[in-house]
Amino acid sequence: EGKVVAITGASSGIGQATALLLAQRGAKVVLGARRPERLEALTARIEAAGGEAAWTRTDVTRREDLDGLVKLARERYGKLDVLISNAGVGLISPLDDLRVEDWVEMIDVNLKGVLYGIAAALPVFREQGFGHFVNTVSTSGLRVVPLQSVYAGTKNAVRTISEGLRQEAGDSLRVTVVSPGAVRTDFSERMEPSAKAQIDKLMEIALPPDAVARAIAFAIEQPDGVDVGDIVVRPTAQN
Ligand code: NJP
Repeated sequence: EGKVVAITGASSGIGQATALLLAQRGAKVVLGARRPERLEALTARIEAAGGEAAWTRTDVTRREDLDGLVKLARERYGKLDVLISNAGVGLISPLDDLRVEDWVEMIDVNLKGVLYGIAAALPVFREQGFGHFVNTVSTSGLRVVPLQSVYAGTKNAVRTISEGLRQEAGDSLRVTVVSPGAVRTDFSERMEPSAKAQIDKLMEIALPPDAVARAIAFAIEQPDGVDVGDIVVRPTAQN
């Protein structure tokens, strides 16, 4: 469709699947994450299939990196239509374990990372007179379960901020929150054993990341004036 779409957390899982799908459908994708070798390989893969992509190393805990991602989109392709704030970490654990560093990391990546994205893109969207924020949250935020309270808290904060943004945005901007349920990605790799058991059970029924990518593409491909605000994508077997 010729839209320019920047994606954080594009180096694996849902972000990567979304980049591939959107590029296949004609978007120009601008990829951000911390692992350059993965972004380089993904860019090469997209270009080999006839698509257009650019990448820059982006740590979403650094405000200047989000500014850099948005700048790359404008310098390379002349505009930014969509920012997908998808980077996220799920370091779930019992609160009693006091894994304070993990709590802080989730706040930094899942919450501050989205805010830095808003700070980078909102002035650009205002200047252009159009723009679309897509924020990846979680079904964990919809019904909190044990071990996931801090993770769910960061995701629910993003949900709340996204709704405020939508209301303040006026009719020229779109805001979408996407809540994935269980999706088969690298998401649970860093979890400690007691939490991993909970997630491994969910992974038995998990969806491929492409299922979420299709929902994001649906929101992006709506005609002007249509805002798909809130999407939940989960396995039929997830309760
Ligand atoms: O996980 P994974 P998903 N700066 O681990 C990046 C949500 N979600 O695709 O920096 C920048 O394959 C990391 O890149 P890198 C979840 O909360 C998932 O499942 O190179 N990027 C990688 O590309 C998250 O918001 C499930 O290490 C940073 C990406 O984030 C989104 O879906 C369920 C970063 C993570 O890819 C995508 O996660 C649910 C940083 N500081 C919500 N730190 C699920 N999978 O079941 C990490 O409800 N990244």
